[in-house]
Amino acid sequence: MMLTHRAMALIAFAVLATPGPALSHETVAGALFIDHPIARETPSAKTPGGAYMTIRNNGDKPDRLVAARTPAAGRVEFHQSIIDGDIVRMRPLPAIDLPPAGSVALQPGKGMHLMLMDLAERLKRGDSFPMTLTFERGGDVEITIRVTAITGAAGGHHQPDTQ
Ligand SMILES: [Cu+2]
Repeated sequence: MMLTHRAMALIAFAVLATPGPALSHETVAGALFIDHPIARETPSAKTPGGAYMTIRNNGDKPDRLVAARTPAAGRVEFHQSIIDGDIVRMRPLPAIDLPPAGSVALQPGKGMHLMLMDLAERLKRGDSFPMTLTFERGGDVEITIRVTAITGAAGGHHQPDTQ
């Protein structure tokens, strides 16, 4: 496989930018680098789960995350959080765009995230589950999501905290 100098520089950067070993877990698939995929612990199976990660596109062409599936949930939606006064609203997105040589952070409480609907069972801290991400250009990528307790101002997942 031939790599351009630019691609090698980007890969070197991605490795250097990886956070410390304790929490770090990531998947590299072709031009795509999926870093630290986590999901929020849920109080029950009836609460939708939120999943978060950083997706880096090291390629020189745009890509898009067009679908996600997991045995842990009946379906996975892409959501955009919008702050509307004191309320965080969520708007479904058809896909998540990944610019060339760029990254997109799916984060609790702001911006975009994955929403796990119809959970098979409650998401418990310490558990992990597989997910298949389908990219328009990169194809299917298998990742492992860790369930963690995410606290703080990250609320707003269909059951917004009253402030
Ligand atoms: Cu959501």
